[in-house]
Amino acid sequence: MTDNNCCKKTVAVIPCYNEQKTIGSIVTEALKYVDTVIVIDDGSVDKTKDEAKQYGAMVIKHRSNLGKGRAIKTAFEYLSDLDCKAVVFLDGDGQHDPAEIPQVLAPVLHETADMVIGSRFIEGSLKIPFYRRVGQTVLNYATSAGSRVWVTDSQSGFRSFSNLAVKKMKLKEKGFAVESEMQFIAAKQGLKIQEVPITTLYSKKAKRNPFAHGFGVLLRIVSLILTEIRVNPYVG
Ligand SMILES: Nc1nc2c(ncn2[C@@H]2O[C@H](COP(=O)(O)OP(=O)(O)OP(=O)(O)O)[C@@H](O)[C@H]2O)c(=O)[nH]1
Ligand SMILES: [Mg+2]
Repeated sequence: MTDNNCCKKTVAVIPCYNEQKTIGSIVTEALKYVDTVIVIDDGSVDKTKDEAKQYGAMVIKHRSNLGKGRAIKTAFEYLSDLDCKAVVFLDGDGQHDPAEIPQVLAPVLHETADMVIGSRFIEGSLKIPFYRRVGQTVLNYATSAGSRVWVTDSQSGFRSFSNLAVKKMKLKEKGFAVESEMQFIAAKQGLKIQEVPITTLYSKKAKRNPFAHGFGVLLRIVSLILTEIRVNPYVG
């Protein structure tokens, strides 16, 4: 399914799994800053799709829940045949503020970067629960060591891409290590990476066990590093 609706436009992509409560207001807010909003509904069993459509988003829906990485892959595949001016990704659960879309898009629009990471650690990281900061630091080290590009927030889902970067992002990761994989690809392809500060909202209750989740992502990053060494054994 392709059309040229995104040609030379700015696009926001929101991967969603059961986000009916928040998606309507996020789409409304995002549409103030971009031309088109695309919601990737990752097999939600609630009314995410209807809500997103009602508030003006285009929706691509997976028949079943395939994982965040697959939702993002679907978005890149859809966008890679089109020539967008810039694409920004943000979460559908209200943790990212759509009013910060302009600052995340700016370096791509000014052609100073191909991938811009909205970093939670440049300003005000103390609002992030302590155990999450520890986990994110470990994942940052692993991703930065593996990709050889140092960033402060390798796991941020609030990020933007140039048209060139969209075409280079051939993803394999199914789950939450997808942001690390993007960094590996960007480094390998020589894409310009930049970070800008963002704020995030955290509810007290995490959706899943943060330790098991963090460990799972770490294992996937180790697997990405091992794949890299196998493909290019002289990197060392
Ligand atoms: N959990 C989950 N989220 C998905 C999936 N596919 C897409 N998403 C979306 O990916 C975004 C990030 O997922 P979250 O579960 O909020 O991940 P997180 O922000 O690291 O975790 P929390 O801090 O607990 O919110 C949200 O917009 C989800 O709706 C999936 O299979 N599982
Ligand atoms: Mg979240």
